[in-house]
Amino acid sequence: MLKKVFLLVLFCICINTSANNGYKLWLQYKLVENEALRANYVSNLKAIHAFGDSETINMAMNELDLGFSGLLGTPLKHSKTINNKTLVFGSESFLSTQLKSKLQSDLNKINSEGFVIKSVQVAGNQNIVITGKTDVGVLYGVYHFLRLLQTNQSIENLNIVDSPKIDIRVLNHWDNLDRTVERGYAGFSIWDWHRLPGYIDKRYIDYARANASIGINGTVLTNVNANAYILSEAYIEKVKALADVFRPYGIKVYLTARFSAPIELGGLKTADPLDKEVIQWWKDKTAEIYKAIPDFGGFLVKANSEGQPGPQNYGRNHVDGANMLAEVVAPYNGIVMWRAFVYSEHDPEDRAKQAYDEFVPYDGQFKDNVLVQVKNGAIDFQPREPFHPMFGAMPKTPLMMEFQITQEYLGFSTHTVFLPELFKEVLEEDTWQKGKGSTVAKVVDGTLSNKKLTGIAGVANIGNDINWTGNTMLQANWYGYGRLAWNPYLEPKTIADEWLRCTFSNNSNFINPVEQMLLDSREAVVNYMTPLGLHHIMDTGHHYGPGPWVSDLSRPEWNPKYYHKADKLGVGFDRSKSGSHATGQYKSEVANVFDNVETCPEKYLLWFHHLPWDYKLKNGKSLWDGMALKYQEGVNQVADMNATWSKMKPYVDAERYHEISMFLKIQLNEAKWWRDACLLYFQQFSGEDLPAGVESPAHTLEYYQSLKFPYAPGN
Ligand code: BDP
Repeated sequence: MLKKVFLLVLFCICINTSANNGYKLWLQYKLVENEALRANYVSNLKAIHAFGDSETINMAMNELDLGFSGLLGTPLKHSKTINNKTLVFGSESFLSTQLKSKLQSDLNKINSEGFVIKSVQVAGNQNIVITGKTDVGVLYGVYHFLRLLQTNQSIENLNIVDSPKIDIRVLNHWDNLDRTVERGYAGFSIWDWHRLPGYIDKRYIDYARANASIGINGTVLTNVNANAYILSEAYIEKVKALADVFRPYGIKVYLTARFSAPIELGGLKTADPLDKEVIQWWKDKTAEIYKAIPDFGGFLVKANSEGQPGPQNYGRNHVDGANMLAEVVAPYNGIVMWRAFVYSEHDPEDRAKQAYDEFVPYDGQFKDNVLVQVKNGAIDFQPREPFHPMFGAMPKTPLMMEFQITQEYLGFSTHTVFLPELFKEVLEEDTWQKGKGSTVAKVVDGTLSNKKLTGIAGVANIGNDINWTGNTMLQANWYGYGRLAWNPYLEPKTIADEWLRCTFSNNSNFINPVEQMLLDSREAVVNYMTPLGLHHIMDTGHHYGPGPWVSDLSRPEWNPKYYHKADKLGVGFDRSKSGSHATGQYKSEVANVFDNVETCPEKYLLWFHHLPWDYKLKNGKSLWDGMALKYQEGVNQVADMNATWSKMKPYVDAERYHEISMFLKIQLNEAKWWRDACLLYFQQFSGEDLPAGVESPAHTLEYYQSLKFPYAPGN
C-alpha cells in the first residue's frame, strides 16, 4: 500500500514538472490535443508511400515517422502500394503518368527547391501527394506538411504550391576553432573540431533537421574573423564529415577564407590577389576542398575590415580580391560572399557613409558568382537602423542581406526580442531605386533587377547550450530568420504564430497573449536602449549594457560619444545636408524625407539630426521629456511581458516556463539599468528634471559608470 502511494506521488511529481529542456526546438511533435481534429487526421492518413529511396527521401520518411508518432500517437504504416488515404511523397520523376498529369501545372510553377502538396483523387482513391522537382524540394514539402498538423490546420482539399524566393539562405557561424563563439551567448560552438571527423555528434543531425525544416540551405561554419587553419588538410577532413551529414538535408557548407592564408598556410611571401603564385595556391586549395566536398558552397570573406587582411594590403581593391576567388571557385559552381562591412579610422567624418563610398563605384564590376554581403544598416546591427543605402544603389550587383540573429546589441541571450519584426522593417523599406515599390526585399530576392543569384545570411545565435540558443524564446529568431529567408514577404505575426504553436501549444489562451508579447518585444528593446534614433551607445568591447559616456577609445568611430554627440545644446548625429550628408546616399525620394526634420520619421530622428533638448516632438513633448518617456515606456513594456508570461504557467511545461520567467526578470532589471544610466548621463547636458511618469534612478551616474564586466561572454 505504502509503496503504491509512493509511486503515485512520484508519478504526480513527474507530471507536474514535465521536463522539457527545449532541445527539440520547434520540432516537438506533441500529441494533437484536440481529439476531434486528431481523429480527422487519423481518418485521412492511413499509410505512407515513398517514391525513390535516396538518403534525402529516407530522412523524410524518418521525419514523418517521428512526426506522426508524436502528433497522432502512432507512426503510419509504410505501404508498397497506393491505396485510399495514402500519403504519397517523392520527386516528380517517380510520379505515375496519372499523378503527373494532375500535378503538372503546379510543378511548372515551382523552382528546384519548391514543393507541391495536393489532395488528389486517382482511381477512386483519395490521396495526399507531396512532390517537387528534387528530393530536397520534397523534404521541404514534408516539413511543411508536418507543420500543418503541428499548427492544427486542416489537411483536407490541400493545394499548396511553394518555392523559396532567395537562392542562398545561410547561417553565418562566428565560431572559432577553439570553440569560442564571437558574439555568441549560448555556450560554446556546436562544432567539436577536436573530435571530428571520427565522432559525429547527434547534434549535427538535429541541427540539419532544424534548418531543413525552415528551408535554410547553407552554413558558413567559421568566424568572419577567419583562421587560415580551417583550410589545412586536417580540417578539410573535418569539414567533409560535417558536409556529409548535412548533404541529405539540402545544406551546403561554406568556409570563411582568410585573405592572407597563402602566406600563413602556403608559406608564400605575399597574398596579392594578382600574383600568379597566390592564384595558383588558391586554385590548388580549392581543388583539394572540392575533391573532399564536391558540393562545397564557396567562401565568405571579410577583407580590409577591422584589421582583417585583404587586397588593399597589396594596393589592390575589393573587386580584385573578390574576382580572383570567384574565378577560382567558378569551375565548381562555387560562390564568393564578399562582405561590405568596411570602415576606416582614417575617415573620421561619418562611419555610416564609408561602405557605400567604397563599394558603389564598383557596381557591375564583380564576377557573376560574387554576392556582396551587406549588413541591414550602415553602422552595425543596432536595435534600430535605417536600411543600408547600398541596397538602393547597386542595381548591377547581387546584394546579399546580412542580419544578426545573435543579440550582440540587443541584450545577449537573456532578453526576449522577437527579431522578425526588425528584419521585416528593413525588408519593407522602399529604396526607390526604380521608383516607388523598390523595396529592400525586392533587391534581395532579385526581382527588382532580374538577378540570377540571390542570397541572405543570418549570424547564428546557436551554441552548445542544451536548448541551442541559451533562451528558449530566442529559438524564435532562428526559426523566423529561416522562414523570412524562404519568403521575405511573410508577416512576423504569421511567423510568431507558427513558432509558438510548434514549440509550445495550440491553446488560444496561450497563443494570443504570447504572440502579442513577442510582436511588441522589438519596440520595447529599442525604447529602453536606443529610442528616437539613438545608436551605438553600448559599453565597449563586450557590448554588454549601456556606455554612452565612453569617449576614450583609440578609433573615433568606436566611441559612443561619436554617435550621440550630446552637449548642452542638444543631441544626435547630423547626417542631413547641413551635416555629414549621409542622407545623400539614398535616392532623392528617401533622402528628402530623412533630410527634413519635419518629415524624418521620429524613430530615426537622432540618427539623422542633431536637435536641441527643447525641440518639440510630434506629441508636443520636448525632446528631453520625450526621450525620458520612451526609456520609461520600454521598461513598462518589459514589465508587461513579465505579467503576460506569469499567467502562462498552465500552458507550458515547468522547465521552460521557469527558464523564461527567470530571463524576463533579468530583462526587466537590465531595461531599468539602461533607462537609468542613459537618462542620468544625458541629463548632465539637458539640465532638465525627469518628467512625471519616469521613475527615479536607483543609483548615481558614477555607480553605472563604475560597472565592469571583464568576463562578459562573446567578446
Ligand atoms: C561587429 C562585431 C564584431 C564582428 C564585426 C563583423 O562586434 O565582433 O567581427 O561586427 O561583422 O558587430 O565583422
